[in-house]
Amino acid sequence: MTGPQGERFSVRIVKDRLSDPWEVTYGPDRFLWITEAKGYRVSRINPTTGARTVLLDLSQNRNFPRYDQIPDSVDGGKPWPQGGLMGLALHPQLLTGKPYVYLAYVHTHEAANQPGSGRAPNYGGHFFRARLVRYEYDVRRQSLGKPRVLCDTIAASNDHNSGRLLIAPVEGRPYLFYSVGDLGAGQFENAGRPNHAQDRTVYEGKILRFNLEPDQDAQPDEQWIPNDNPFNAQRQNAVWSYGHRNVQGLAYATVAGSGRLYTAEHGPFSDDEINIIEKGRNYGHPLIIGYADDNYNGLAAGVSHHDSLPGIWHTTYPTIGSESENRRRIGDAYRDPIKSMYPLSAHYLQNLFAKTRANAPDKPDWPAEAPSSLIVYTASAIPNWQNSLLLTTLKTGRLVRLALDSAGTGIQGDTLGYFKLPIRYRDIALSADGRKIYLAVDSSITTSGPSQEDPRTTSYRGCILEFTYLPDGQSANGVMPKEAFPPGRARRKKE
Ligand SMILES: [Ca+2]
Ligand SMILES: [Ca+2]
Ligand SMILES: [Ca+2]
Repeated sequence: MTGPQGERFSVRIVKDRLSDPWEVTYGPDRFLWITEAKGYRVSRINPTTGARTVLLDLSQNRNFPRYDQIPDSVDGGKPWPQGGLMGLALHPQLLTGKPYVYLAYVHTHEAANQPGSGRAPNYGGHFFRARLVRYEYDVRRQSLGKPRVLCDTIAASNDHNSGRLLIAPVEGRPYLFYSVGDLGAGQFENAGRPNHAQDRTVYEGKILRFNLEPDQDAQPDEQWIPNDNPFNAQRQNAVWSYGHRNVQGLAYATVAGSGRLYTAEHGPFSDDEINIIEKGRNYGHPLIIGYADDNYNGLAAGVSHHDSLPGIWHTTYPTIGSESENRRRIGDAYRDPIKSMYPLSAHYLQNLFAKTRANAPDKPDWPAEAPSSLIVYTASAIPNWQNSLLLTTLKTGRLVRLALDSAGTGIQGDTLGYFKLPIRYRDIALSADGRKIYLAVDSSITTSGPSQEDPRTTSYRGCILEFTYLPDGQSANGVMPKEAFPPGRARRKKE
Protein backbone atom coordinates (compact mmCIF):
# COMPACT_ATOMS: atom_id res chain seq x y z
CA MET A 1 0.00 0.00 0.00
CA THR A 2 1.19 3.49 -0.79
CA GLY A 3 0.90 6.52 1.45
CA PRO A 4 0.03 10.09 0.41
CA GLN A 5 3.72 11.07 0.24
CA GLY A 6 4.68 8.01 -1.81
CA GLU A 7 5.66 5.92 1.23
CA ARG A 8 5.35 2.22 0.41
CA PHE A 9 4.37 -0.55 2.81
CA SER A 10 3.84 -4.28 2.57
CA VAL A 11 1.03 -5.71 4.66
CA ARG A 12 0.42 -9.13 6.17
CA ILE A 13 -1.73 -10.71 8.85
CA VAL A 14 0.28 -11.59 11.96
CA LYS A 15 -2.60 -13.35 13.71
CA ASP A 16 -6.31 -13.61 12.94
CA ARG A 17 -9.40 -15.23 14.51
CA LEU A 18 -9.02 -13.05 17.59
CA SER A 19 -12.08 -11.98 19.55
CA ASP A 20 -11.96 -8.21 19.05
CA PRO A 21 -8.32 -7.42 19.78
CA TRP A 22 -8.40 -4.16 21.76
CA GLU A 23 -4.84 -3.46 22.90
CA VAL A 24 -1.65 -4.29 21.04
CA THR A 25 1.61 -3.35 22.79
CA TYR A 26 5.13 -4.05 21.55
CA GLY A 27 6.85 -5.45 24.64
CA PRO A 28 10.49 -5.20 25.73
CA ASP A 29 10.61 -8.94 24.89
CA ARG A 30 9.88 -7.97 21.23
CA PHE A 31 6.57 -9.85 21.40
CA LEU A 32 3.12 -8.37 20.87
CA TRP A 33 1.00 -8.27 24.01
CA ILE A 34 -2.70 -8.16 23.26
CA THR A 35 -6.05 -8.07 25.00
CA GLU A 36 -9.27 -9.37 23.43
CA ALA A 37 -12.26 -7.19 24.31
CA LYS A 38 -14.87 -9.96 24.02
CA GLY A 39 -12.63 -13.00 24.51
CA TYR A 40 -11.31 -11.64 27.86
CA ARG A 41 -7.89 -13.18 27.22
CA VAL A 42 -4.41 -11.67 27.51
CA SER A 43 -1.89 -13.14 25.07
CA ARG A 44 1.69 -12.86 23.87
CA ILE A 45 2.13 -13.22 20.12
CA ASN A 46 5.39 -13.85 18.28
CA PRO A 47 5.25 -11.15 15.58
CA THR A 48 7.28 -13.26 13.14
CA THR A 49 5.46 -16.60 13.38
CA GLY A 50 2.08 -15.54 14.80
CA ALA A 51 2.40 -18.22 17.50
CA ARG A 52 0.36 -17.22 20.50
CA THR A 53 0.46 -18.01 24.21
CA VAL A 54 -2.59 -17.21 26.32
CA LEU A 55 -1.25 -15.79 29.61
CA LEU A 56 -4.59 -15.15 31.32
CA ASP A 57 -8.29 -15.84 30.72
CA LEU A 58 -10.54 -13.42 32.62
CA SER A 59 -13.91 -14.68 31.35
CA GLN A 60 -14.73 -16.13 34.79
CA ASN A 61 -14.15 -12.69 36.32
CA ARG A 62 -17.23 -11.05 34.80
CA ASN A 63 -20.72 -11.55 36.23
CA PHE A 64 -22.47 -11.28 32.85
CA PRO A 65 -22.57 -13.62 29.83
CA ARG A 66 -21.73 -12.98 26.17
CA TYR A 67 -24.80 -10.80 25.53
CA ASP A 68 -23.48 -10.18 22.01
CA GLN A 69 -23.97 -13.91 21.27
CA ILE A 70 -27.33 -14.38 23.03
CA PRO A 71 -30.60 -13.59 21.19
CA ASP A 72 -32.53 -10.62 22.59
CA SER A 73 -35.51 -12.95 23.12
CA VAL A 74 -33.41 -14.77 25.73
CA ASP A 75 -31.48 -11.95 27.45
CA GLY A 76 -34.12 -9.22 27.06
CA GLY A 77 -31.84 -7.17 24.82
CA LYS A 78 -29.10 -6.54 27.35
CA PRO A 79 -26.13 -4.94 25.60
CA TRP A 80 -22.48 -5.94 25.70
CA PRO A 81 -20.53 -3.15 27.48
CA GLN A 82 -18.43 -0.96 25.24
CA GLY A 83 -15.03 -2.63 25.14
CA GLY A 84 -14.99 -5.33 27.81
CA LEU A 85 -11.38 -6.31 28.47
CA MET A 86 -9.66 -3.11 27.38
CA GLY A 87 -6.34 -1.49 28.30
CA LEU A 88 -3.04 -3.19 29.08
CA ALA A 89 0.22 -1.58 30.19
CA LEU A 90 3.59 -3.19 30.89
CA HIS A 91 5.85 -1.92 33.66
CA PRO A 92 8.95 -0.34 32.05
CA GLN A 93 11.09 -2.79 34.08
CA LEU A 94 8.91 -5.81 33.19
CA LEU A 95 11.93 -8.06 32.52
CA THR A 96 14.26 -6.50 35.09
CA GLY A 97 12.66 -6.97 38.48
CA LYS A 98 9.21 -5.37 38.20
CA PRO A 99 7.16 -8.04 36.37
CA TYR A 100 3.94 -6.03 36.52
CA VAL A 101 1.16 -6.02 33.94
CA TYR A 102 -1.78 -3.63 34.43
CA LEU A 103 -5.21 -4.40 32.99
CA ALA A 104 -8.61 -2.71 32.78
CA TYR A 105 -11.84 -4.63 32.27
CA VAL A 106 -15.58 -4.46 32.88
CA HIS A 107 -16.43 -7.00 35.58
CA THR A 108 -20.05 -6.33 36.56
CA HIS A 109 -23.34 -5.62 34.84
CA GLU A 110 -25.50 -4.18 37.59
CA ALA A 111 -28.72 -5.35 35.95
CA ALA A 112 -27.45 -8.85 35.10
CA ASN A 113 -30.14 -10.49 37.25
CA GLN A 114 -33.00 -8.20 36.22
CA PRO A 115 -35.53 -9.10 33.53
CA GLY A 116 -35.60 -7.11 30.29
CA SER A 117 -32.87 -4.99 28.80
CA GLY A 118 -31.65 -3.71 32.16
CA ARG A 119 -31.79 -0.13 30.95
CA ALA A 120 -32.80 2.43 33.59
CA PRO A 121 -36.17 4.11 32.91
CA ASN A 122 -36.46 7.05 30.50
CA TYR A 123 -33.20 6.38 28.65
CA GLY A 124 -31.39 6.36 32.00
CA GLY A 125 -28.63 4.13 30.68
CA HIS A 126 -26.92 0.77 31.11
CA PHE A 127 -24.85 0.44 34.29
CA PHE A 128 -21.66 -1.60 34.43
CA ARG A 129 -18.54 -1.49 36.65
CA ALA A 130 -14.90 -1.68 35.60
CA ARG A 131 -11.74 -2.68 37.45
CA LEU A 132 -8.05 -1.80 37.26
CA VAL A 133 -5.80 -4.62 38.36
CA ARG A 134 -2.09 -5.42 38.49
CA TYR A 135 -0.87 -8.92 37.68
CA GLU A 136 2.60 -10.45 37.91
CA TYR A 137 4.13 -12.04 34.83
CA ASP A 138 5.64 -15.49 35.43
CA VAL A 139 8.08 -15.94 32.53
CA ARG A 140 8.75 -19.63 33.20
CA ARG A 141 5.09 -20.66 33.44
CA GLN A 142 3.99 -18.15 30.79
CA SER A 143 1.10 -16.89 32.86
CA LEU A 144 -0.18 -13.87 34.76
CA GLY A 145 -0.98 -14.33 38.45
CA LYS A 146 -1.08 -12.68 41.89
CA PRO A 147 -3.72 -10.06 41.00
CA ARG A 148 -3.93 -6.89 43.11
CA VAL A 149 -6.88 -4.57 42.56
CA LEU A 150 -6.06 -0.86 42.19
CA CYS A 151 -9.70 0.21 41.86
CA ASP A 152 -12.83 -1.79 41.08
CA THR A 153 -15.60 0.78 41.41
CA ILE A 154 -15.15 2.65 38.11
CA ALA A 155 -18.58 3.22 36.59
CA ALA A 156 -18.98 1.81 33.08
CA SER A 157 -21.58 1.68 30.33
CA ASN A 158 -22.47 0.30 26.94
CA ASP A 159 -21.01 3.55 25.53
CA HIS A 160 -17.88 5.72 25.99
CA ASN A 161 -15.94 3.59 28.48
CA SER A 162 -12.64 4.84 26.94
CA GLY A 163 -10.47 2.25 28.75
CA ARG A 164 -6.94 3.12 27.59
CA LEU A 165 -4.00 2.50 29.97
CA LEU A 166 -0.58 4.11 29.63
CA ILE A 167 2.51 4.26 31.82
CA ALA A 168 4.23 7.63 31.54
CA PRO A 169 6.62 9.61 33.72
CA VAL A 170 5.91 12.76 35.70
CA GLU A 171 9.04 14.51 36.90
CA GLY A 172 11.08 11.41 36.13
CA ARG A 173 8.88 8.91 37.95
CA PRO A 174 6.53 6.50 36.12
CA TYR A 175 2.79 6.42 36.84
CA LEU A 176 -0.25 4.62 35.45
CA PHE A 177 -2.74 6.76 33.53
CA TYR A 178 -6.24 5.51 32.73
CA SER A 179 -8.92 7.19 30.63
CA VAL A 180 -12.59 6.94 31.62
CA GLY A 181 -15.14 8.31 29.17
CA ASP A 182 -18.36 10.13 29.99
CA LEU A 183 -20.19 6.78 29.57
CA GLY A 184 -22.26 8.28 26.77
CA ALA A 185 -24.35 10.05 29.43
CA GLY A 186 -26.52 12.33 27.29
CA GLN A 187 -26.90 10.29 24.11
CA PHE A 188 -28.66 7.22 22.71
CA GLU A 189 -29.63 4.65 25.39
CA ASN A 190 -27.96 6.86 28.02
CA ALA A 191 -29.55 10.14 26.88
CA GLY A 192 -31.21 10.59 30.28
CA ARG A 193 -28.21 9.58 32.40
CA PRO A 194 -26.51 12.42 34.33
CA ASN A 195 -23.20 13.55 32.83
CA HIS A 196 -20.32 13.96 35.30
CA ALA A 197 -17.43 15.08 33.08
CA GLN A 198 -17.21 18.44 34.93
CA ASP A 199 -17.59 16.91 38.44
CA ARG A 200 -14.08 16.32 39.80
CA THR A 201 -15.34 13.99 42.54
CA VAL A 202 -16.67 11.42 40.02
CA TYR A 203 -14.38 9.26 37.83
CA GLU A 204 -16.44 9.78 34.63
CA GLY A 205 -15.10 11.90 31.77
CA LYS A 206 -11.62 11.95 33.34
CA ILE A 207 -8.02 10.91 32.99
CA LEU A 208 -6.97 9.17 36.20
CA ARG A 209 -3.46 8.74 37.62
CA PHE A 210 -2.38 5.83 39.84
CA ASN A 211 0.81 4.57 41.48
CA LEU A 212 2.55 1.57 39.90
CA GLU A 213 3.23 0.24 43.40
CA PRO A 214 1.33 0.90 46.63
CA ASP A 215 2.45 3.75 48.90
CA GLN A 216 2.37 3.88 52.71
CA ASP A 217 -1.19 5.19 53.18
CA ALA A 218 -3.46 3.37 55.63
CA GLN A 219 -6.47 3.01 53.31
CA PRO A 220 -5.88 0.21 50.76
CA ASP A 221 -7.47 2.18 47.88
CA GLU A 222 -5.43 5.30 48.70
CA GLN A 223 -2.21 3.29 48.50
CA TRP A 224 -2.67 3.30 44.74
CA ILE A 225 -3.39 7.04 44.47
CA PRO A 226 -0.38 9.37 44.28
CA ASN A 227 -0.18 11.69 47.29
CA ASP A 228 0.32 14.72 45.02
CA ASN A 229 -2.69 14.16 42.74
CA PRO A 230 -4.32 17.54 42.02
CA PHE A 231 -7.72 16.96 43.61
CA ASN A 232 -6.75 15.08 46.76
CA ALA A 233 -8.85 16.27 49.69
CA GLN A 234 -10.12 14.50 52.81
CA ARG A 235 -9.97 11.39 50.64
CA GLN A 236 -7.42 10.91 47.88
CA ASN A 237 -8.72 11.21 44.34
CA ALA A 238 -7.31 9.59 41.19
CA VAL A 239 -8.48 12.43 38.89
CA TRP A 240 -5.60 13.98 36.93
CA SER A 241 -7.58 15.99 34.34
CA TYR A 242 -11.29 16.46 33.59
CA GLY A 243 -13.83 17.60 31.00
CA HIS A 244 -13.22 14.64 28.66
CA ARG A 245 -15.75 12.89 26.43
CA ASN A 246 -14.13 9.64 25.25
CA VAL A 247 -10.32 9.37 25.33
CA GLN A 248 -9.33 6.19 23.54
CA GLY A 249 -5.87 7.45 22.53
CA LEU A 250 -3.17 8.07 25.15
CA ALA A 251 0.49 8.53 24.22
CA TYR A 252 3.63 10.01 25.75
CA ALA A 253 6.75 11.30 24.04
CA THR A 254 9.68 13.62 24.55
CA VAL A 255 9.92 16.22 21.79
CA ALA A 256 12.39 19.11 21.87
CA GLY A 257 13.52 18.06 25.35
CA SER A 258 10.09 18.08 27.00
CA GLY A 259 7.95 15.04 27.76
CA ARG A 260 4.22 15.39 27.16
CA LEU A 261 1.07 13.32 27.44
CA TYR A 262 -1.06 13.49 24.28
CA THR A 263 -4.64 12.28 23.83
CA ALA A 264 -6.99 11.56 20.95
CA GLU A 265 -10.66 12.02 21.88
CA HIS A 266 -13.96 11.35 20.13
CA GLY A 267 -16.01 14.43 19.24
CA PRO A 268 -19.81 14.20 19.14
CA PHE A 269 -20.61 14.95 15.48
CA SER A 270 -17.50 16.91 14.65
CA ASP A 271 -14.41 18.09 16.51
CA ASP A 272 -12.44 14.95 17.35
CA GLU A 273 -9.73 16.42 19.56
CA ILE A 274 -5.98 16.13 20.07
CA ASN A 275 -5.05 17.45 23.50
CA ILE A 276 -1.90 17.86 25.57
CA ILE A 277 -2.79 16.74 29.07
CA GLU A 278 -1.66 18.82 32.04
CA LYS A 279 -2.21 18.16 35.72
CA GLY A 280 -5.56 19.43 37.02
CA ARG A 281 -6.72 21.07 33.79
CA ASN A 282 -10.24 21.19 32.33
CA TYR A 283 -10.67 20.07 28.71
CA GLY A 284 -14.14 21.58 28.38
CA HIS A 285 -16.59 18.74 27.66
CA PRO A 286 -19.60 19.09 27.61
CA LEU A 287 -19.45 22.90 27.82
CA ILE A 288 -17.02 23.48 24.93
CA ILE A 289 -16.75 21.14 21.94
CA GLY A 290 -13.43 21.22 20.04
CA TYR A 291 -12.03 24.74 20.00
CA ALA A 292 -13.82 27.42 22.01
CA ASP A 293 -14.86 28.87 18.65
CA ASP A 294 -18.63 29.17 19.26
CA ASN A 295 -19.70 26.62 16.62
CA TYR A 296 -21.81 24.81 19.30
CA ASN A 297 -23.49 27.94 20.66
CA GLY A 298 -27.16 27.15 21.34
CA LEU A 299 -26.47 23.41 20.85
CA ALA A 300 -25.25 20.60 23.13
CA ALA A 301 -22.85 17.64 23.12
CA GLY A 302 -25.79 15.43 22.11
CA VAL A 303 -29.36 15.49 20.85
CA SER A 304 -32.25 13.01 20.89
CA HIS A 305 -35.86 12.86 19.72
CA HIS A 306 -37.19 11.73 23.13
CA ASP A 307 -39.26 14.69 24.34
CA SER A 308 -39.45 13.15 27.84
CA LEU A 309 -35.82 14.23 28.29
CA PRO A 310 -34.66 17.67 29.48
CA GLY A 311 -33.75 20.78 27.54
CA ILE A 312 -34.46 21.87 24.02
CA TRP A 313 -32.24 19.07 22.64
CA HIS A 314 -33.79 16.31 24.82
CA THR A 315 -30.58 15.24 26.56
CA THR A 316 -28.85 15.51 29.95
CA TYR A 317 -25.99 17.28 28.16
CA PRO A 318 -26.39 20.97 29.07
CA THR A 319 -27.38 23.42 26.36
CA ILE A 320 -24.27 25.45 25.50
CA GLY A 321 -25.15 29.14 25.61
CA SER A 322 -21.78 30.30 24.35
CA GLU A 323 -18.50 28.39 24.11
CA SER A 324 -16.41 31.54 24.55
CA GLU A 325 -18.45 32.53 27.61
CA ASN A 326 -17.97 29.02 29.05
CA ARG A 327 -14.24 29.36 28.40
CA ARG A 328 -14.20 32.65 30.29
CA ARG A 329 -16.10 31.12 33.21
CA ILE A 330 -13.74 28.12 33.47
CA GLY A 331 -10.80 30.51 33.44
CA ASP A 332 -7.11 29.53 33.62
CA ALA A 333 -7.86 25.83 34.10
CA TYR A 334 -9.25 25.53 30.53
CA ARG A 335 -7.15 24.00 27.76
CA ASP A 336 -8.15 24.18 24.11
CA PRO A 337 -7.23 21.20 21.89
CA ILE A 338 -4.05 21.57 19.81
CA LYS A 339 -6.06 20.16 16.90
CA SER A 340 -9.74 19.64 16.15
CA MET A 341 -10.85 17.29 13.38
CA TYR A 342 -13.03 18.88 12.13
CA PRO A 343 -14.78 22.02 13.36
CA LEU A 344 -18.11 22.01 11.51
CA SER A 345 -19.92 25.30 10.93
CA ALA A 346 -22.68 26.39 13.31
CA HIS A 347 -25.06 26.35 10.35
CA TYR A 348 -24.34 22.70 9.48
CA LEU A 349 -24.65 21.66 13.15
CA GLN A 350 -27.93 23.51 13.66
CA ASN A 351 -29.46 21.66 10.72
CA LEU A 352 -28.09 18.33 12.01
CA PHE A 353 -29.50 18.97 15.50
CA ALA A 354 -32.93 20.07 14.26
CA LYS A 355 -33.27 17.03 11.99
CA THR A 356 -32.07 14.61 14.69
CA ARG A 357 -34.49 16.06 17.25
CA ALA A 358 -37.30 15.67 14.72
CA ASN A 359 -36.08 12.13 13.92
CA ALA A 360 -36.15 13.18 10.27
CA PRO A 361 -35.31 10.46 7.75
CA ASP A 362 -32.80 12.77 6.02
CA LYS A 363 -30.58 13.43 9.06
CA PRO A 364 -27.18 14.34 7.63
CA ASP A 365 -24.13 12.17 8.31
CA TRP A 366 -21.25 13.69 10.22
CA PRO A 367 -17.48 13.63 9.72
CA ALA A 368 -16.20 12.65 13.20
CA GLU A 369 -13.79 9.74 12.62
CA ALA A 370 -13.84 8.12 16.11
CA PRO A 371 -10.10 7.99 16.89
CA SER A 372 -9.43 4.73 18.74
CA SER A 373 -5.76 4.97 19.66
CA LEU A 374 -2.70 7.20 19.52
CA ILE A 375 1.08 6.79 19.46
CA VAL A 376 3.95 9.19 18.80
CA TYR A 377 6.35 8.14 16.04
CA THR A 378 9.80 9.14 17.30
CA ALA A 379 11.96 6.78 15.20
CA SER A 380 13.82 7.84 12.03
CA ALA A 381 13.11 4.76 9.87
CA ILE A 382 10.39 6.37 7.75
CA PRO A 383 11.48 9.67 6.16
CA ASN A 384 9.51 12.73 7.37
CA TRP A 385 7.63 10.75 10.00
CA GLN A 386 9.75 11.60 13.05
CA ASN A 387 7.68 13.36 15.73
CA SER A 388 4.33 12.61 14.12
CA LEU A 389 1.20 11.62 15.99
CA LEU A 390 -0.32 8.43 14.55
CA LEU A 391 -3.94 7.74 15.35
CA THR A 392 -6.21 4.94 14.23
CA THR A 393 -9.88 5.46 13.44
CA LEU A 394 -12.98 3.29 13.77
CA LYS A 395 -15.45 5.09 11.58
CA THR A 396 -13.21 5.88 8.62
CA GLY A 397 -10.90 2.83 8.89
CA ARG A 398 -7.57 4.56 8.47
CA LEU A 399 -4.34 5.61 10.12
CA VAL A 400 -4.04 9.39 10.42
CA ARG A 401 -0.63 11.07 10.63
CA LEU A 402 -0.34 14.56 12.12
CA ALA A 403 3.13 16.13 12.24
CA LEU A 404 4.02 17.88 15.49
CA ASP A 405 5.72 21.26 15.22
CA SER A 406 9.33 21.59 16.38
CA ALA A 407 8.27 22.45 19.94
CA GLY A 408 5.92 19.44 20.14
CA THR A 409 3.05 21.69 21.24
CA GLY A 410 1.16 22.11 17.97
CA ILE A 411 0.29 20.39 14.70
CA GLN A 412 1.77 21.54 11.40
CA GLY A 413 0.87 20.62 7.84
CA ASP A 414 -1.87 18.43 6.45
CA THR A 415 -3.90 15.62 7.99
CA LEU A 416 -2.50 12.59 6.15
CA GLY A 417 -4.41 9.30 5.76
CA TYR A 418 -2.95 5.79 5.36
CA PHE A 419 -4.13 2.16 4.99
CA LYS A 420 -7.78 3.07 4.40
CA LEU A 421 -10.00 -0.02 4.35
CA PRO A 422 -13.64 -0.80 5.28
CA ILE A 423 -12.59 -2.08 8.70
CA ARG A 424 -12.34 -0.65 12.21
CA TYR A 425 -8.78 -0.03 13.43
CA ARG A 426 -8.67 -0.35 17.22
CA ASP A 427 -5.07 0.10 18.36
CA ILE A 428 -1.50 0.69 17.21
CA ALA A 429 1.97 -0.47 18.22
CA LEU A 430 5.38 0.15 16.64
CA SER A 431 8.41 -2.14 16.44
CA ALA A 432 11.50 -0.94 18.32
CA ASP A 433 13.19 0.15 15.07
CA GLY A 434 10.12 2.00 13.77
CA ARG A 435 9.97 0.01 10.52
CA LYS A 436 6.87 -1.98 11.39
CA ILE A 437 3.43 -0.74 12.38
CA TYR A 438 1.05 -3.17 14.07
CA LEU A 439 -2.65 -2.41 13.94
CA ALA A 440 -5.41 -4.25 15.81
CA VAL A 441 -8.62 -4.68 13.78
CA ASP A 442 -12.11 -5.19 15.24
CA SER A 443 -13.96 -8.42 14.51
CA SER A 444 -16.98 -6.49 13.22
CA ILE A 445 -17.25 -4.34 10.12
CA THR A 446 -19.74 -1.51 10.26
CA THR A 447 -18.99 0.12 6.95
CA SER A 448 -21.26 -0.93 4.12
CA GLY A 449 -21.06 -0.39 0.40
CA PRO A 450 -19.30 -1.86 -2.60
CA SER A 451 -15.82 -1.64 -1.05
CA GLN A 452 -16.90 -4.25 1.49
CA GLU A 453 -16.73 -6.78 -1.34
CA ASP A 454 -12.96 -6.33 -1.55
CA PRO A 455 -11.87 -9.96 -0.90
CA ARG A 456 -8.79 -8.74 0.95
CA THR A 457 -10.84 -7.13 3.68
CA THR A 458 -12.94 -10.20 4.44
CA SER A 459 -9.86 -11.73 6.08
CA TYR A 460 -8.86 -8.47 7.78
CA ARG A 461 -11.17 -8.99 10.73
CA GLY A 462 -10.40 -9.74 14.35
CA CYS A 463 -6.70 -9.65 13.58
CA ILE A 464 -3.36 -7.96 14.01
CA LEU A 465 -1.96 -6.50 10.78
CA GLU A 466 1.71 -5.72 10.24
CA PHE A 467 2.65 -2.90 7.85
CA THR A 468 6.36 -2.88 6.96
CA TYR A 469 7.91 0.25 5.50
CA LEU A 470 9.72 -0.39 2.22
CA PRO A 471 12.61 2.00 1.57
CA ASP A 472 12.65 3.41 -1.98
CA GLY A 473 12.77 0.76 -4.68
CA GLN A 474 12.53 -2.22 -2.33
CA SER A 475 9.74 -4.75 -2.73
CA ALA A 476 7.94 -6.71 -0.06
CA ASN A 477 10.47 -9.56 -0.04
CA GLY A 478 13.43 -7.18 0.20
CA VAL A 479 14.53 -7.74 -3.42
CA MET A 480 14.79 -4.84 -5.83
CA PRO A 481 12.17 -5.46 -8.54
CA LYS A 482 13.59 -5.17 -12.11
CA GLU A 483 10.90 -2.77 -13.27
CA ALA A 484 11.82 -0.43 -10.44
CA PHE A 485 14.86 0.87 -12.45
CA PRO A 486 14.55 3.77 -12.51
CA PRO A 487 11.99 4.05 -9.73
CA GLY A 488 9.27 5.94 -11.56
CA ARG A 489 6.71 7.99 -9.69
CA ALA A 490 4.00 7.06 -12.20
CA ARG A 491 4.35 3.39 -11.41
CA ARG A 492 4.20 4.01 -7.71
CA LYS A 493 0.94 5.86 -7.99
CA LYS A 494 -0.83 2.92 -9.57
CA GLU A 495 -0.20 0.61 -6.60
CA1 LIG B 1 -1.66 7.55 48.30
CA1 LIG C 1 -12.09 19.84 24.68
CA1 LIG D 1 -16.27 24.54 19.37
